Amino acid sequence: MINILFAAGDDAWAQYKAPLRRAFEAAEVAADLHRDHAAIDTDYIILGPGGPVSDFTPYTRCKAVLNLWAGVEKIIKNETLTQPLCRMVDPSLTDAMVEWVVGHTLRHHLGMDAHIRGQDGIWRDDMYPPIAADRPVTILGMGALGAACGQALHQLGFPVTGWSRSPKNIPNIRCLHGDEGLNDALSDAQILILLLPLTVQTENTMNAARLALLAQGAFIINPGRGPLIDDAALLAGLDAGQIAHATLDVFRVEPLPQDHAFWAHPQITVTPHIAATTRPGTAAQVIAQNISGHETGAPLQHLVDRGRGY
Ligand code: NDP
Ligand code: OXD
Repeated sequence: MINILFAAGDDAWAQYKAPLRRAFEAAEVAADLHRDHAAIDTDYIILGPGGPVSDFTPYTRCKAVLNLWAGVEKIIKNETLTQPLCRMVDPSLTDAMVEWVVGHTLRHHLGMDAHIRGQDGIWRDDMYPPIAADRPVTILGMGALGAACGQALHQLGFPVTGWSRSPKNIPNIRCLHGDEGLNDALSDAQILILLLPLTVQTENTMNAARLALLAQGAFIINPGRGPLIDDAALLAGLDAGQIAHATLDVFRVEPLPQDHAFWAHPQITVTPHIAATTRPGTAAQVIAQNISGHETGAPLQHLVDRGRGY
């Protein structure tokens, strides 16, 4: 029997218990899934917010910690967590992110707000949105989520540039990398999408100098992490008209405080970290397959590299 400790909050347990048990059965993993395994008996930990484990030191037999979230910036600060850590790559989460990003991209591309908010009886037929082919989009972060969003936007006709840490060759996407590729990726981009993880290297990637590289009147869409953008520089860019609008799903402080300037800013759309959540049905299968593979000698999937921070 493989002892699997579910270390997340009560709501998550209610959502995940049945899908996980089904997925372990389907993957032929003889799993004893519980919330109260003793530390020394635990083989794997499924980890999520609100769980009871903060000191991983006693989990000496634990072969891996499988995170329910894609982002790991908070967990990797826990120095007691020395076991292999896997982040979440869930196909349904990816689908959700693609839908959210495409939706907000099209909102800005088509100028939908002018018509949704501006029904004043005046027939203005002198302005047409450009077609997608004339609207360059740049995505910072070409991982599981950035690459999938890039493909969907390419399908709609947008010229897509993607930027990552290491060199990549992804069909239909102009791939740039490293510090030397960043300015090129940002230059003249009309829509910028941030899907980087938060690390020491990526914090404040979008500072005043880099915001200034974007096309005049560019749109920013950030479902990555709040600190990827320098908030003060963003507000200054919006006030100067360099940035036309920012759609932000993630923030330095969450929930975003009620008195934060972003809530009332006419050129900022706040969404409350809902772009894409992990879905229990598919995530349970991902976890079960990862454990099943590991038990039969395959390397763990989606391993976090603590040196890189993601
Ligand atoms: P991945 O780890 O698959 O991809 C991360 C990408 O960022 C990679 O392409 C990586 O480059 C690149 N990257 C990392 N550091 C740097 C750097 N210093 N310079 C340039 N590129 C860098 O992550 P995911 O795509 O799965 O997720 C991305 C982020 O999305 C998560 O970390 C999380 O913060 C956020 N997220 C937000 C959600 C929401 O609801 N708002 C939901 C889920 C995730 P390389 O390929 O070379 O390694
Ligand atoms: C995640 C998120 O990292 O929801 O999974 O932001």
